[in-house]
Amino acid sequence: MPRNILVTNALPYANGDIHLGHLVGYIQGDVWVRYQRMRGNTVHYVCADDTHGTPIMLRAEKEGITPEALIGRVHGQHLRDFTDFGVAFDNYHSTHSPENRAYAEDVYARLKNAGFIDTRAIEQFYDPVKEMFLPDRFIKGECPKCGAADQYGDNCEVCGAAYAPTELKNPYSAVSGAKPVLKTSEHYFFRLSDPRAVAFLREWTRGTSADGTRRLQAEAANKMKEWLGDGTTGDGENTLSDWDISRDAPYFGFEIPGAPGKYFYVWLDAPIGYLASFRNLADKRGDIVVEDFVDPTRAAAAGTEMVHFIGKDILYFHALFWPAMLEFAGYRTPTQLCVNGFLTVDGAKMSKSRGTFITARSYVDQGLNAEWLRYYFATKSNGTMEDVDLNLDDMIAKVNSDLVGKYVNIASRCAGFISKRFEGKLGATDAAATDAFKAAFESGAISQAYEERDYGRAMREIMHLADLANQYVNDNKPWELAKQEGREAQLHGVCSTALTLFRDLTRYLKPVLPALAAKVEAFLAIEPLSWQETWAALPAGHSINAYAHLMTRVERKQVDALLEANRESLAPAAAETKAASSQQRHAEKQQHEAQSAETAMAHISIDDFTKVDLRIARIVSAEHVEGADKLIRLQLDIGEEKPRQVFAGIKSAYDPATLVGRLTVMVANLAPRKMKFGMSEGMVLAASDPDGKTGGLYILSPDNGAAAGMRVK
Ligand code: B3M
Ligand code: ZN
Repeated sequence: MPRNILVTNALPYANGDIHLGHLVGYIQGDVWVRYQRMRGNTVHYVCADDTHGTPIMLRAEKEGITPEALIGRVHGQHLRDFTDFGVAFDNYHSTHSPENRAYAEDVYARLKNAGFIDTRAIEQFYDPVKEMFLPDRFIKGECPKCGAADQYGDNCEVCGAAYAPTELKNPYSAVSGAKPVLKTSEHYFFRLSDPRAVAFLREWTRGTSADGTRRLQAEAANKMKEWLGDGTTGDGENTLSDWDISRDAPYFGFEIPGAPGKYFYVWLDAPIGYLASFRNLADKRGDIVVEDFVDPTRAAAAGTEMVHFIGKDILYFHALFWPAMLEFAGYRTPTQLCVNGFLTVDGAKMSKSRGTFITARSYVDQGLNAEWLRYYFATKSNGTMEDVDLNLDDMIAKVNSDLVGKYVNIASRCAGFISKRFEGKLGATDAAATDAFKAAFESGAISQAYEERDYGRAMREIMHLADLANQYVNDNKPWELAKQEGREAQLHGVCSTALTLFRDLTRYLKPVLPALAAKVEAFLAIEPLSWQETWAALPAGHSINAYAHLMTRVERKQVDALLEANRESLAPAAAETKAASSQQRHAEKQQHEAQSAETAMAHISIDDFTKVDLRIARIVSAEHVEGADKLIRLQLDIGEEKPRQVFAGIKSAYDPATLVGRLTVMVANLAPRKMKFGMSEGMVLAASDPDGKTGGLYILSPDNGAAAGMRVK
């Protein structure tokens, strides 16, 4: 029976860029989803931006835009980042959505009916100038333990002490600088102190789901024991504190029904966003029955699963609050939590001054291949909560030796003979050489490793098979057979056999390297590879396509350029630790840039405008540029003797083949510029959304009748 699984990844906060630290968990989730689908299981893979709370409200204010505009822009950026790393959600929604409001209100109403909601007055720091209550991270002062200045309200980054904001000496508001005052207000609480909650969570966190999989990894279950006690000394020796789920206005979020001026705390509606995204997907698709996934009785009957991929920093929310909320509101609880560790780079915490705080965007923009990173992360993932280290030299070595040196090398050494000598048709396969591969497929060892999310083990097994395949090619030396008279049949057999082995390796790598696998499927002219077929060699007589280059090597200088692009030279004291202030600076910088762009837009004279020589250009040829992820090389006819060469950053939006023959508009008098890939002798114009929300790019076309070389003015 195929499985029916709703898979989610943690919802990134809509207040910052996706970086490589995020990608560890997203890539792990995406690989698992792809693997499950190759097994024939049905998976709905959803995510969303987490959009509510004070930081977003304040940042939008600083940028002079509405929170809605801010989260709209970030949504586009995040989705583009995930897409570029092959993380292919079925739906990427937002917690600021009608679906999420409806679910949040429903969960809240049901908890209230079940007696799990309480109110009580609490005293908190309040900014009298800004007229708002201050979250701990927005209160600063001197550390009560060591006296260090400018420490946050929850802990000291100098001595590591943890404390309450009221313990800070000389506290001040990070928003206005004012001295905060204590003020009382009424808050809403989720009553986790109810004995039913601890009893339920003890049982839930220890349990297994219907298929016998543990809900939590061993380390996560142990953490839960620390938090919950084990109940062996009688009931009630461990209780949880009630959870404060409301915030006072001004707040960006959902107002609590029947409680004017009170909003759901961002963490209340964030995980509910999983359900909202799923509901939104179902509404768009029409063939998904949401109730089979969210109603406990129907979910049990249908055997559906709900699996969350999260980072270890948010285990507390997902293993305590979230299942308790669902259970006592009468929803189904998660089947499994897959918790990943943090990312370190070259053995240390990611650092802006070292350039190891690497954004997803910069990685793509620097022209590095996303599948290099996917492969490296796979080799380092073992299904536990251990931290993952991105050792840059090791990544270069592994990609170059495993993927380029071992895997791609098999095809690149054999494919040419098939096309040149055998008209692209395969010959008979040598059964003795494929036996080990057939056995590996039938043993299911690699698929078991994927199922357990021990991708490192899967990659080791695959590379062991790649070694066997290379051994076979080395032993049979097709390049020598090719030179010998009368060895045609043998040459044909060796190359065909090697390509069957290569096909198998591709199947195994496909969850990790989907783009590469798609190229191979096209090259071998085969159906999409899956785990469902019975093993068979590629048949004799099968026609393949000409071999096209599959993957380049990583060069150290590319990695160095990436670090350079991410290096922020900050004053030493401000550097590593003050994420919030660097975010502030970032926002200020953006605001500044927006302003100077506006000034630049002010007015120009007609003379200024006529300086720009705009011409109608006919695209004579368009091709990919080896080693450049964004560029297309265009040859443009503007009625001159020779076409102009222009590199246009439009690869994300256009297939070169569709451009040839089109008319467009180019700037013809731009000073020629020497680029890494050659001279660029002009520029084509393209439209894009200023907020980058859609990520789309649109080149211009003139009306009928325009011809190459005409001036545009
Ligand atoms: N947005 C993670 C964070 O901001 C948080 C995850 C929500 S998952 C429901 O640190
Ligand atoms: Zn301190």
